[in-house]
Order: sequence, then structure tokens, then C-alpha cells
Amino acid sequence: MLEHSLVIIPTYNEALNAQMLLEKIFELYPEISVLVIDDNSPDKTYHIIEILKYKYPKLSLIKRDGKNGLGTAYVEGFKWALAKKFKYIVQMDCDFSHDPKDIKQLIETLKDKNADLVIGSRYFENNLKIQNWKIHRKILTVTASLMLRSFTGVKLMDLTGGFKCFNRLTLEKMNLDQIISKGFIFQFETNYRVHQLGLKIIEVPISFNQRILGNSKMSLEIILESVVIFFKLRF
Ligand SMILES: Nc1nc2c(ncn2[C@@H]2O[C@H](COP(=O)(O)OP(=O)(O)OP(=O)(O)O)[C@@H](O)[C@H]2O)c(=O)[nH]1
Ligand SMILES: [Mg+2]
Repeated sequence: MLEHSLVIIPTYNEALNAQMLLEKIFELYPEISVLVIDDNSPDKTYHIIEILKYKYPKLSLIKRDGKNGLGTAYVEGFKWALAKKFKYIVQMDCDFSHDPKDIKQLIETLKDKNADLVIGSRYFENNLKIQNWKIHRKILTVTASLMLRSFTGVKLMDLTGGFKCFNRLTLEKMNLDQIISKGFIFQFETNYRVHQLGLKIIEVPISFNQRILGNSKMSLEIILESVVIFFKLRF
């Protein structure tokens, strides 16, 4: 199963996290493949990946010209995954917010429950469970999911999380060229499109932690883009 699985990790200035994360992933799952998509990070994250590729043959790198948003990075990664015939495609952040130990659970749930998309949910018994997160981030996340849920009818708790597993057939059906989000609202847009296709989405609780090393890429521009995309998708 894991030999047919690909983990896609977009990176921008993650030099403090990338090596540790990749070592952890390959220690846990030597048979899994990983694709890093780096946007020419000024801290040269891509250089670390280039060196690690000698140690880990199942590691690949796409280096793009400049910062173009995690949404467009994932679309490029999804197309790569389809071309390489992977069956299970996981997406995760590079900042240790997502625990590599949960990767297997996401893939197994997709397979065992015959799901089209599995979302790693940061909610447990209807409460957002995030260690050490600043209150304004919690409010932003809970409000975003609440609004998106009530305006779109997508009955899922965590609509903006970034730790997910797609079946390749889902990506094939999705028409990736139609995806318009560049920033974090991409996480919602993909859920929404899978929901619109009438496909099966399952949520499983994951552990989620606040980033410790490196800087956040969350910005006002990304938040404003989310509002615009929300209206575009809805109306
Ligand atoms: N390739 C690429 N990766 C990006 C871009 N923006 C963010 N990322 C990566 O996407 C993942 C999520 O970004 P984060 O900065 O952690 O965003 P966040 O989780 O909303 O914010 P914090 O965890 O609070 O820092 C990380 O692995 C980033 O390095 C981008 O423009 N291009
Ligand atoms: Mg993060």
C-alpha cells in the first residue's frame, strides 16, 4: 500500500524543518515516496532536499521560479502524482504541525472505508484541538469552517485543514485546471469540489501542533484571497 503512496510537501523557507521532517517520514515509512515542491526559497530549502535525495531515492523535488502559493504548488504536485501513477496521494505541511505518524492512518482509512478523500481533522468531539495556538488563529479557523459549512452545505468539521489523503481517481475526476485558489483557501476549494462531485469524504482526528521553527506564511493577502474565492465558488 505505502509503495503506491506519495506525500506532497510544499515548502517556502522551511530550512529549519525540512531535513528533520523528511528523516522522520522515511524512518517511519521507508517504502513511501515524497515530493517536495519548493518555490525557490530564499533560505535555500531546495538545496537541503537536493542533498537528501542522495540518501533517499524515493524523494523528489520540483523547484519553481518563485513564491506562487501553496495551492498552485499542490496542483503541480497532483499532476505529477497522476503522471507517475500513484494510487494514494497525501498532502502535508513541512512545519511539524502535522505528525508523520498520522500518514498511515489517513491512507488506511481511505482504503478500508473506500473513501475518495480523507481529511485529517483538527476537531475532536466538535472542539478544535490545537496545542499552543494563538487565540486569533483559533477564532479565524473556527469562524472560517463555520461560515463555509453553513453557506456551502458541506457537512464537515474541519474545512481548512491541510493534512489530507486523495484517491488518485478523485484527482482524475476533479479537473485540476479549474482550481483557482493560490493560498490556504485551496484547502477548502478542493474539499468543495470533491463534495460537488458527490464523492465520499471522511474525517479522522489527527494531532495538530503549532509551528515551532520557521515563520508563518499566513498574511492579510492570503486571508483576503479566501474571502474573494469563497464568494466566487458560492455564487
Ligand atoms: N511551495 C510553496 N509552499 C508554500 C507557500 N506558502 C506556504 N507554503 C508551505 O505550505 C505549508 C503551510 O504553510 P504555513 O506557513 O505553515 O501556513 P499555516 O500553517 O497557515 O501557518 P503557520 O503554521 O502559522 O505558520 C508549509 O509547508 C509552507 O512552507 C508557497 O507560496 N509556495
Ligand atoms: Mg503551518
